[in-house]
Amino acid sequence: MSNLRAYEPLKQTDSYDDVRSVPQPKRRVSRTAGFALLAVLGTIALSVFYVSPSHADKAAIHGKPLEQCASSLPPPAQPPAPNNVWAPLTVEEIVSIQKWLDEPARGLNLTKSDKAGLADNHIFLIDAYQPRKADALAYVENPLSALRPAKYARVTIHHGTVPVIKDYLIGPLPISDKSEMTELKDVYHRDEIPYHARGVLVANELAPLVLKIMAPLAEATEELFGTSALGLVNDTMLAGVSAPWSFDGTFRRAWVSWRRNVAGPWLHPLNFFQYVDMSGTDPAQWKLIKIVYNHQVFDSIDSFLDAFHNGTLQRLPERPDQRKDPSWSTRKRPNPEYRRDLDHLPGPRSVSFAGLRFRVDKELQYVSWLGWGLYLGFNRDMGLSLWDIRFRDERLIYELAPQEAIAQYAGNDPMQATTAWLDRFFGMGASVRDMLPGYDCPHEAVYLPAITHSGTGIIKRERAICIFEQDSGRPITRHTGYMKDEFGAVKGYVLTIRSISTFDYMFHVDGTIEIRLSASGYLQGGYWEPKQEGYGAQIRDTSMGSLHDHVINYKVDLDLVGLKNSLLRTTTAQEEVEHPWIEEDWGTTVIQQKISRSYIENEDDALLKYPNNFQGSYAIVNKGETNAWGSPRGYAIHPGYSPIYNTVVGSKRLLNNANWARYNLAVSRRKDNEPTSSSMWNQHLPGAPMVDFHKFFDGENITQEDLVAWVNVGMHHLPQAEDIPNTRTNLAASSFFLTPLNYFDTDVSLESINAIVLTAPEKTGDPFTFDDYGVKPANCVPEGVPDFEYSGLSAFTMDGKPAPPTSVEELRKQSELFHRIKVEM
Ligand SMILES: *[C@@H]1O[C@H](CO)[C@@H](O)[C@H](O)[C@H]1NC(C)=O
Ligand SMILES: *[C@@H]1O[C@H](CO)[C@@H](O)[C@H](O)[C@H]1NC(C)=O
Ligand SMILES: *[C@@H]1O[C@H](CO)[C@@H](O)[C@H](O)[C@H]1NC(C)=O
Ligand SMILES: *[C@@H]1O[C@H](CO)[C@@H](O)[C@H](O)[C@H]1NC(C)=O
Ligand SMILES: [Cu+2]
Repeated sequence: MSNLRAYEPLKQTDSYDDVRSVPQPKRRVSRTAGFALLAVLGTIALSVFYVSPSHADKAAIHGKPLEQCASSLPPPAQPPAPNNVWAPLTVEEIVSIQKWLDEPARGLNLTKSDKAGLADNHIFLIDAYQPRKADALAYVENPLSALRPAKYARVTIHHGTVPVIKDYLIGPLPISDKSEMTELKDVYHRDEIPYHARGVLVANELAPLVLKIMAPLAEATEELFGTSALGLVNDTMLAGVSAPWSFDGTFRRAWVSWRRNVAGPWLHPLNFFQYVDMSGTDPAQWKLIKIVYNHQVFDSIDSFLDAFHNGTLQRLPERPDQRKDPSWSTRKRPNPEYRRDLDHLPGPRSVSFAGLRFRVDKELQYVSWLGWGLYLGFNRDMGLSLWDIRFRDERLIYELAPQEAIAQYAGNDPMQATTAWLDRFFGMGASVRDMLPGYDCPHEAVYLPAITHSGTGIIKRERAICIFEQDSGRPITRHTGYMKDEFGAVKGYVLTIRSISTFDYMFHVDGTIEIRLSASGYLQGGYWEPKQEGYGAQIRDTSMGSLHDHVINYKVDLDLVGLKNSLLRTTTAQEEVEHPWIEEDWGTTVIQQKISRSYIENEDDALLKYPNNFQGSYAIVNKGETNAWGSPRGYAIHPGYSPIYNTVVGSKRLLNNANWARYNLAVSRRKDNEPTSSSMWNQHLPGAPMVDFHKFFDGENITQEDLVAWVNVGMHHLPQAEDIPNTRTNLAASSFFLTPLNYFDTDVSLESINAIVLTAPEKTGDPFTFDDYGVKPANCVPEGVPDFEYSGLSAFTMDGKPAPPTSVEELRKQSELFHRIKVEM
């Protein structure tokens, strides 16, 4: 319990009751089973936060003392179905699957993942697998009568003895006599998953080879850079690696780039590179192929040392700043003496004085708010996904989920010129970090946990996802008028569901969803020298930010008034027309614009870019369902911030493994065997990817079919001095909107009673009268903000038992993987 007290209870309260007078901390019996957890939190936090009477006396309005505000716990939700069929696996399920796989009857000859070498068979991943759409829909439509779809897991096994990777479906769950294991193949576009494309289980897989290379070079690196890597705790240099490591799976080779071992090492490259071969399953056979220093290429350690000793090595000019204080790449405040006016005060904070207005079922991971409702899913590959999104009791979206995030670099050096990251490989879900309360999400946000499995264990992050409502600070609609009911405003509230601090789903009161991504963190910096001109910007004497594009793909499975939908293209263009009524003094013609509407019928024509000047839009509509004015009901896919696609086409390092990034959006027929636009192995298979997005587009008619829109956000990242130390989220942001297009007969946000209508006074000089529908601001004393605390994660061993705490260095290794290799003996 003391653990819990130290960490879990961000919400400090004991009931859902409305405004109550002097707080009376009391133990409450939970009303339903669903409350049990919340009640536990309540009893833990009993007496911690309530307003002392003397304080309450002072806080008063209209002479009346203020009361304590309503609870800031979310009220319970009423999900349409009592099961979340898209839920991630529980710790118990993961453990039971692992046990079952270990049984001799499976014949898998598994070695425990934390002990396995590359030539052993071991489990890489155990994750949830989504049910077939038809089965899931049948269930959520009729949860009382229809059968709940059987739950299946997806398991990835590294068959090191072959070697090959295999993906399996295992179920039904829970494990029983009926459970089976079948190979998952029909979602991939090639037969075998090459072992050379495998994910990283041992963070420092490459360290032994790198030590073998670096130890004999220590004398040279000390002289050239003042650094060395000898496998010591105090090593002064670190490696990072670019990717992809293969073209088609026939080899595994990587460029290693060296950096200073200081805080923010990514910004301290040394201009020293090695190309290494890590093909095969025997690390003893791995070897150095090339060394590159100052644009000179050597094929061995000896030839490099020869040149170093015999004076033919052309050295980089001495750059004194390299050996100076490196703290410019940390988050340490510059100008500690300088204070901005009033900056010592905490800024405004949003408080739902009348209690939270969104409902959460933490167990089921279901959220609802002002007519919206949806289930949450979570996986290792891409993290948070949203399912069965309904608005005003109608399903709008079956699935909304990120698919892949690429970052393709440019530069005049072996690291930047060869980097094309596909983040699914590293596991965007596995990389999820706990939110910093009050920084990553507002203080009153509600947090939900996420569980991910990796070969080394199970990790639970208590604050992986946050949910909060905010006043957008502007009305959604507004007009000043003098006739009856003409004058008024509707408040513009937004509900945000967020993970990794920057993947946002924002729900609006008019039926609009904004999908927004913003990024921060360190650049993958390059070594600045004049030969890098055009590939980025100098940010220090010998550091630069390298030019790159980010593109992130989302799957949007819209179902508008049912499954049968079509793709509507709307464009506007200029026309010149004659009219008999035109006054002669203006000529006989008018130049103006006109709308054209057409349906895109063939999938092959549905690989789309936003029109020039945004003259037009794309929408998914149901031709068979019209609104009162005869227009097909639909939703438009509207570009938001920075609606870009990838600049580079045809690079061998991104040849066919991220073809979705060539467009702003694409629309294809929805299929159970086309669940995602990428796979984790696509990273290392640009020439022959497991999922080739273009193969989804095979000439099918997309008229009145179940459609999926694949929509991109991104950023052309031209680094600049202000990216140091970390890129800013305000500019590094991109979004798109899903917004009703003649879906309704009128703007439904007008339904909200968080609104006001004003009437002009009858008598001159009187104030306007108004109707605010009885929704008044609540005046009360909010709960105190808990002290800040951050404790990272809770881990479980593969027996499902809590794992001992992990060292900071170990956490760092697991999180930075191949982005930061510390040589070790
Ligand atoms: C089981 O795997 C080990 C390597 O982990 C291998 O040496 C052994 O031959 C395998 N056994 C069988 C029966 O395949
Ligand atoms: C690093 O540690 C080694 C061994 O403990 C020591 O000999 C060496 O002087 C240290 N190097 C630096 C730069 O502190
Ligand atoms: C110096 O070493 C390099 C690399 O081995 C070699 O190519 C070069 O011929 C050597 N030059 C002299 C003058 O020894
Ligand atoms: C696509 O299907 C629709 C509806 O069945 C049909 O009207 C249309 O002609 C088809 N389009 C093409 C190009 O075949
Ligand atoms: Cu960037």
